[in-house]
Amino acid sequence: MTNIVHSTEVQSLLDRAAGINEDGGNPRLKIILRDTLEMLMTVIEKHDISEDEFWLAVRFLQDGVDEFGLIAPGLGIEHFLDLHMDAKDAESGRTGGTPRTIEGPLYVAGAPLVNGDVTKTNGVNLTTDPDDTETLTMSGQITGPDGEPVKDAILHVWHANSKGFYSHFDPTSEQSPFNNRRRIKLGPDGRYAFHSKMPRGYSVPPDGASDRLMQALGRHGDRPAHVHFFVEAPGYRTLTTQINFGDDPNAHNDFAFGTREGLLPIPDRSSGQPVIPFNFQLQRAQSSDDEGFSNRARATA
Ligand code: MBD
Ligand code: FE
Repeated sequence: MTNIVHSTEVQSLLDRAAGINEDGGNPRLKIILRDTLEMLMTVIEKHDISEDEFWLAVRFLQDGVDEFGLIAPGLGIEHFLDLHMDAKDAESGRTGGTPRTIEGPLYVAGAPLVNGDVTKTNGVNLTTDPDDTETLTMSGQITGPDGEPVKDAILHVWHANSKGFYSHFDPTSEQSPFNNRRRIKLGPDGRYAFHSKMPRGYSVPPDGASDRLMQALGRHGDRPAHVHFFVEAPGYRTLTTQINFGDDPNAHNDFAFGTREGLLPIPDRSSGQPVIPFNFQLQRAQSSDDEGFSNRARATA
């Protein structure tokens, strides 16, 4: 195998390409890009990647640009970001509470903010559209690190319909805006309850970039049925998480690596309909940043 990446010529090429010795530009971007380019060149050399193969990869990325939000979780990168944040938290002693897991690409900002104070309501309905399937009921409490009820939380919930399609992203265009999406305003006791039409697992769009990539890897593009959450509350760290149904055939075979220990409840069907009791435990905020959301670009409607 040749070994030119470490040569003076290529090292100098990397410095020049990343603007290392230029005064202008963003220093953090420069060093990250330099390392990324060096990794890419190392892979090209290691696997003797041809010109044809390189431009095939570029064409794949160009054609798949609309699906980067699916490719990132599909290749485990979004899960790796969680593992990285978990590792940093562990290092700084920020442990405990409900595990985080990936947001995914299908959140829509601005869902109806509804009163979910369970002392005043009987459980919020998330589903606007008719859907001929079971009714899922979830309920529980948001607490803090000492088990104290979390006051004035907002529980953001979003999930697919029984065809595995999310409102706003539905290829059939059949769903109302914000079907199966709500922001639930909780009361002083942190208790929540909602019901909705049971989701089915999501699958990547047939023949799209993610699907073609998964096929080329001998994998599939399916997720178990799941429900997404953000939990935000004054004084607490915003939690991004989801539950995946523990009895789904893909419960342990999630294309997006979003299933985690502690987040795989099996619905109780003893009443005839699926019921999931689930409590959330939040960490306390250490800064106002902790109380906010990541700056990820999100859909709005
Ligand atoms: C989803 O519904 C999802 O949650 C993720 C992470 C990726 C693709 C579709
Ligand atoms: Fe999802």
